[in-house]
Amino acid sequence: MNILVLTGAGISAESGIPTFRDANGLWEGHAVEEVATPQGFASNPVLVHQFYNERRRALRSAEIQPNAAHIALAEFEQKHTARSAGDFLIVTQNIDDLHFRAGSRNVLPMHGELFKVRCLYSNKIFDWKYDLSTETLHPDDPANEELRGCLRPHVVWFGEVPIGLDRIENAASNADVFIAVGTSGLVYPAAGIVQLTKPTCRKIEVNLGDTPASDAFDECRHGKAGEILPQLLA
Ligand code: BV8
Repeated sequence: MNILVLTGAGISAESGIPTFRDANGLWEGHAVEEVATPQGFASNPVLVHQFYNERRRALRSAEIQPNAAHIALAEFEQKHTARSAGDFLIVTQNIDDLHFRAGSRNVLPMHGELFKVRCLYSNKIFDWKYDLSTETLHPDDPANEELRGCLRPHVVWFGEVPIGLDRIENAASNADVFIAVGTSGLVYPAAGIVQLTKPTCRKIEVNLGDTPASDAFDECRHGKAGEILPQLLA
């Protein structure tokens, strides 16, 4: 049985990370869409680097840990894979690293990763070895010299093409079960993945309430992901 899971900001909410809609999509008076765009970066790279460093700093604070929803997915993946019961893939819209920290392995971060940066010219990707206390590139970062001033977050901004679309489309067309967890179904092409599944695919939405995408699902489980997923995947 091939399983595809799509996660959004709601799966990290119980870990203490505000969702985009909770934060009203604002950051220091800037609309996320304004800051999280190539245009926003071009016009004010320092502000955009600050926006992402703020989120890195928050994510590295001790109280932010994977929650029961992340852990339930990781444990299910281990069992499913051990039984070689079929494909299992988590496509996440989130740029936090909580799925990886929970132990999930088959994770596709379609909107990039907060702790990776990319050279504007070579497109080479680096782990972010940022000393957040002093906000300087880490001294032993091999990229230190030649990259200073040439880095951007390895994050997919509005207007940019998400990562791994071919793999996502393939997984969706082969999925026997598709579970969307904690996503408002407002951002495309992520919100359109459910439409790529085959008619026989069992489609389940896990959210606090209905979303604009709910009609496309066979089942809508309303409640917190940290409570529903451990039961659903038991
Ligand atoms: C693209 C990285 C072309 C940055 C992000 C008009 C119509 C349709 C589309 C468009 C349009 N105008 C523009 C577009 C395209 C645009 C888009 O969709 N805009 C929207 C706003 C209309 N999309 C793009 O630009 C994408 N690129 O289209 O390129 C293309 C495409 C394909 C092929 C060739 C070319 C790129 C989009 C990626 C943008 N980057 N993130 C960063 O993070 O800083 S998007 C960002 O916002 C997140 O990654 C996430 O995807 C999105 C927020 O969505 P959610 O994750 O769903 O979070 P949200 O807060 O909205 O909802 C949380 C949900 O959780 C809620 O439903 C809540 O009820 C629930 N919840 C809360 N707590 C819990 C819970 N559920 C369960 N348990 C809980 N405890």
